[in-house]
Amino acid sequence: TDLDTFIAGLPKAELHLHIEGSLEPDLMFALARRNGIAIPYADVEAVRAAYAFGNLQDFLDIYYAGADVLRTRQDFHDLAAAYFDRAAADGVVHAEIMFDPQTHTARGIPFAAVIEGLLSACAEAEARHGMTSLLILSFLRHLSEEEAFATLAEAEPWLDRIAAVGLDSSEMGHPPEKFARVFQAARDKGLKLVAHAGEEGPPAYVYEALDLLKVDRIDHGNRALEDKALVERLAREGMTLTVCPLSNLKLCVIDAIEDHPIDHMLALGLKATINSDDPAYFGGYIADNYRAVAAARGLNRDQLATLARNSFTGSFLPEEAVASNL
Ligand code: ES4
Ligand code: ZN
Repeated sequence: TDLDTFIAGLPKAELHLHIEGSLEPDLMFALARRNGIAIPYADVEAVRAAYAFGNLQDFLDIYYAGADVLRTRQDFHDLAAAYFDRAAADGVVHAEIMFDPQTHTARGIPFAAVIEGLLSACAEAEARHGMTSLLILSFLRHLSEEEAFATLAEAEPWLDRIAAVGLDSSEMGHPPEKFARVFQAARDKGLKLVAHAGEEGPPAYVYEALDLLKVDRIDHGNRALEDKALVERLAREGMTLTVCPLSNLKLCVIDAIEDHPIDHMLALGLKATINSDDPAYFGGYIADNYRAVAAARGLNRDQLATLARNSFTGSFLPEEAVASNL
């Protein structure tokens, strides 16, 4: 349709993307073969069939298992290169990519292999597609504060090539407060800060991300809608929310895409953006996410352009680069 063409042609920034979540089944098989690893799936169809999740933890168990095929610097390069090629086709001109070093260092993969592979793919994406990108080192919140500090220390040689730290994995039972000190340390090093909050967790976790972690963006934030004062504060402060519609559907944060609150968020004055989260697991890349909510919620071109504009003004690009993308 006309609107699909409009969406494809809209320049976009992707602000919420877990690179490990862009591991497509065919690349998973190719890397398993290349690395001599057995995987518990007969074929691509069996992998897809396993991607039926009742909640965030169901997904995370399968997502961490899938990441086991990622072993070498070349694997991380190939993973990110495939994402950049696919995102470029969707009109992404800038991507802020989260990676989970602890998922890999816990298996004995050197931090250097992970980040050097990702960085070489970032450079290649700029050359091949003119796409800018930056990296967000995300701490796993089901692990300890001490392990997060150790990860930040391991990242030290690359801190000039890491834009921000984030917080992901199992939200319930792991409130932002647990990471207040490591976020303070990251802030002292000049890093930007983001955290998943209000995906499954209550509005209190969103308050903690704001007040204790002092985040620059909230990843998801859906459950902030349950608290009117919180909504008013997020709107007043112009806090960017990185919303992920197909993720919300697949992880049962919403019952149906027709129930997605994206247009309510905009109407409430919230600075919402649309992102793909873990596109290989949730059934679509960024343009699929835009199209899904556009169709289900009847979004018009103005609303879609606002969402895309928010993705640049909510990015960590320098001001001049934001301006040149608007
Ligand atoms: C994630 Cl959707 C989501 N939530 C929390 N942690 C994650 N890691 C990868 N995707
Ligand atoms: Zn996420």
